[in-house]
Amino acid sequence: MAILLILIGVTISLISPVSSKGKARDNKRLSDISTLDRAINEYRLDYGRYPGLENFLYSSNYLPAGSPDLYSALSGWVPVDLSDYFSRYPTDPVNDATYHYEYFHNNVDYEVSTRLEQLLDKASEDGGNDPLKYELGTNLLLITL
Ligand SMILES: [Ca+2]
Repeated sequence: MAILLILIGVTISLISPVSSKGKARDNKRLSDISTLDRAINEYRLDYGRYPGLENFLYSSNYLPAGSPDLYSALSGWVPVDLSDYFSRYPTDPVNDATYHYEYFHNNVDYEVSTRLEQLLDKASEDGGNDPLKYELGTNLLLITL
């Protein structure tokens, strides 16, 4: 019995930090994607169009030619000056091929998305087409799986 309890304790201590770090990363993602969403909307109000190229999928782990770094508010992973709206482009806390932010727009609608690790209820109940990503925008079908 003692051994079993020790094993359970070890297992919990091994698992729960990972889980809580995943949730912490997810909360940052939700906050970041909301910041990005707000900036895109404010830019549209100010300029009458969405920032960046139409029908082009921007990813926070991909640096466009001419941008100095992913985070620069003047020209980051979307090569548009959004410094009026935030001080640096939000990027995923992992920011690899699996976990990154995406942004896409056409001449009518836009979508931003982030893949979540733990808070999958939020990802599956947002009305979008991807149950693993939390999606925001005016058309949540723009970014395909
Ligand atoms: Ca979704």
